[in-house]
Amino acid sequence: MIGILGGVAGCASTSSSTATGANSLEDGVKIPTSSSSTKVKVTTVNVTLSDTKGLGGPMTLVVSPATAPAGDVTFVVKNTGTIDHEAIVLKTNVAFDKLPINNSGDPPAPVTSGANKVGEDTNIGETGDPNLKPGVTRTFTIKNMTAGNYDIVCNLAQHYGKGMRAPFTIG
Ligand SMILES: [Cu+2]
Repeated sequence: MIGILGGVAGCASTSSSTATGANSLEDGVKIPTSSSSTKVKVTTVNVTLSDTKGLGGPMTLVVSPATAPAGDVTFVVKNTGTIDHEAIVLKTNVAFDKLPINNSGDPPAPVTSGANKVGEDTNIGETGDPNLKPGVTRTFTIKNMTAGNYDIVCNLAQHYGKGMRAPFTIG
């Protein structure tokens, strides 16, 4: 009988040492914490495309936030307007409202008359095909964006000129 009691005491002692195992569980929690701190920073930027009467009125492209740290940037683009739109990120030092409208066609190419689009030579990322219909949201990510100036535009015919352009800065 005493020997059995001693055995029970031994078990209690064993389970008490098992409690020490909780420390290793805490250590286990630290592992994902430290690994997540080494991940590349990803910033989410919202781009809202809009118009109220299509080509018959002004159009808007709003970027928020307008500045992000270097790294991967995920653009969440929403069309709240009445017609199709798109969003294109250009890496350029030309001011967002000073890009020359000297292109036309799809894909855009330089023209001497009838221009209604800006050039896309500095395109580093976009919503792609098909264009976003009203009410549609689409997401795309540009990896390793570096410090500098960018412009975000909708380059469907006439849309840039109607106001679909905004500056964006990394750094
Ligand atoms: Cu547009």
